[in-house]
Amino acid sequence: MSTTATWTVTGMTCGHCVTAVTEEVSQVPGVTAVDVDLASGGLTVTSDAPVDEAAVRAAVEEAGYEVADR
Ligand SMILES: [Cu+2]
Repeated sequence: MSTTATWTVTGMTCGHCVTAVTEEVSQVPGVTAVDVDLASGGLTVTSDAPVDEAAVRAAVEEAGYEVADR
């Protein structure tokens, strides 16, 4: 059974940013789908098991952006 978790990413300005975040977060272990909404900064991560938030944050930062505190 898959689970989803959402965060808000700051600093994205265009489709390239969306692609960069999607590619990095897709590499987090267990992640099966990533959806990024440029307008809202919404990041929705689907995974087989609850995903490691620290890994998601690290992936977003690796792409060059930040996860907003929630
Ligand atoms: Cu961009």
